[in-house]
Amino acid sequence: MSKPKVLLTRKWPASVEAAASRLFDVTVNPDDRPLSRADIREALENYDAVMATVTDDVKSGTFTNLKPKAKILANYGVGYSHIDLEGATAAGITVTNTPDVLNDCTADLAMTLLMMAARRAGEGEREVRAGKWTGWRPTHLIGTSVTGKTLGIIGFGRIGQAMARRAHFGFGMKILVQSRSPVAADILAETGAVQVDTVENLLPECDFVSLHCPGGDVNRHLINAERLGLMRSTAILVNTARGEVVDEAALAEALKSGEIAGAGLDVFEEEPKVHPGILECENAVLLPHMGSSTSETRVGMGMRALRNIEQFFNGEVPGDKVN
Ligand code: 8YV
Repeated sequence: MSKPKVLLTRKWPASVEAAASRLFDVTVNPDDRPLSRADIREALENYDAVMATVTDDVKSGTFTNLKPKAKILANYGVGYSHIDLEGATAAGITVTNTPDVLNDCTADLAMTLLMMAARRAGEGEREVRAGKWTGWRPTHLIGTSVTGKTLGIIGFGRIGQAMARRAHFGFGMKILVQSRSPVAADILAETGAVQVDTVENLLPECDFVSLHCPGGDVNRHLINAERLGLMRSTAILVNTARGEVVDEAALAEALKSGEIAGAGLDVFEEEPKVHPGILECENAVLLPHMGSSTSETRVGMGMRALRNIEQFFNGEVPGDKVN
């Protein structure tokens, strides 16, 4: 029997590409560039499985009048707000993601951003590289302490919980949580976290706020001008979730006016574009969507995505089916 034809829309870690090639008839996007909507449609009509990433345009309209050969779209990544789930379901396509394997890695990067913003590490690095460092002085690049402060976590899934452990056990931080549904008492108890009802109740109480909720329309501009206004002027916002969760124009204003003290961002509304106002803010630490970028995690994600399509082609329901 011939092997299923599988398209990897981007270049994957070599060991995972090799594993994929042993199991399937694999094609890798030779240019390693994001696929357009038309490319994705063509792929879905010509391959048995398409392995997508966050850079592929699989949004609303992708599945309209499509005659898919592919009955599975396996996303390489946990977040899938770039995929029109309803459209895929209506077209009879199973969608999977890669949870769990990137929890620690993404929480590590959220903590990195929190620390960098608190200690003004981006500014310091830029100063040294620009040859502008004039030497030590008591008032140079003064940041804010992290230890013992209060961290608000919006979205308390697996990554949010991993962030809470780092902050609580590593830095003695108090944890406040806002989540759509009630969090189990034992999960809160692990880090002494307290759940509050609303974002409005959380924001004024926090020295740091880290976003770990899903993206998509449901959370678009969850952090807007009004809510930035509820944050402390000394507070720092961290986003490793999805760009659309934060209104970037409003954030740029808040960073410039001193409404909040700083931000650490790994994700942006229109990646790879960054709002020009944000780029002007020295008090923003900006990373190019690196939450899961360790060799261990990127291999783990690839193997998890492969497991999903293996299960699918074996006639099983893939472990990470999301629709
Ligand atoms: C991925 C991510 O690298 O998994 C996610 O949701 O944001 C990143 O860690 C990216 O989505 C790859 O598709």
